Amino acid sequence: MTYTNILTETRGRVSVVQLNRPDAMNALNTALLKEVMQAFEVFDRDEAVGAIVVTGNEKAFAAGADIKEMADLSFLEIQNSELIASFERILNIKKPIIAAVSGWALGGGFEFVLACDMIIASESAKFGLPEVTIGVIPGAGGTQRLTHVLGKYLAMEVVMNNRKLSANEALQFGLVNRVVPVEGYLESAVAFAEEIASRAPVAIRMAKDSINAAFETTLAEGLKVERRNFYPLFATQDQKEGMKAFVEKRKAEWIGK
Ligand code: CO8
Repeated sequence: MTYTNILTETRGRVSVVQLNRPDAMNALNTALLKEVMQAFEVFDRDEAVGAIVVTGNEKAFAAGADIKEMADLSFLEIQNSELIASFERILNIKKPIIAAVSGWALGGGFEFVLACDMIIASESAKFGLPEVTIGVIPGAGGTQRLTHVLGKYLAMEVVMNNRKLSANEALQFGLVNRVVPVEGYLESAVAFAEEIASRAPVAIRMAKDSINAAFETTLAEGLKVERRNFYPLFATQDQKEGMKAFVEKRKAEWIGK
């Protein structure tokens, strides 16, 4: 697959998607988002891939949606634009997506990170939702996903007063999994993803689906989703192998079935 706004590579069982508009702080325009989602979908279908890492560069994960692309759009044009529609394709990805964030993750860039499954931040990462400073509000999940993590009061401040969060604040608030040195931050994220990619693939998929259900439903419904995902795992060869390997005190060999 040839892309112009992203770079992709696969290291072991981890695929890396790198946003690559460095001159625009990786601003998310329609073309870039389409390519990212296409790459995610390709890797999601590839049995050799166990986890996906998405990253930007040291200075910026992404400084938001592309303001230059959006500036002249009318109400109907933004409503019909592919920007948010293509962004939402991320919800269909079954494999874990780990965001490796260094520098700015602002606006749509932060919302992108919030839509991922786990987040590794470099010490220089800075998160914020500055949309009200340009006359809009977050439109790709920021007001919802951030509030789930931070609670109402801090989320209000981030959204209404352009409060930026440092990497260490993000760690303190449970917004990122780990903070790592800037140098080698991507390698740290890939190593983290490699650990996850080494687990039983179908179980990982079911785990992601079950945890996401916790954000969509009541506890009673969520518990049903968990059970609906738990029982079928006993029809997989990996469940037999995993439990047998435990009993035989050896490492399990997954086949992903
Ligand atoms: N859109 C377009 N271009 C951008 C963006 C952006 N969001 N951010 C930076 N750039 C461009 C700059 O215009 C500049 O280009 P040029 O050299 O041609 O002038 C280049 O990137 C470098 O930027 P700066 O010179 O500004 O770099 P600094 O180091 O001085 O500042 C900042 C870095 C602080 C990140 C600054 O660029 C900034 O504040 N950027 C805008 C942040 C922002 O307001 N983001 C929110 C955008 S709105 C949004 O995301 C709404 C989401 C709705 C749905 C999204 C669906 C995906």
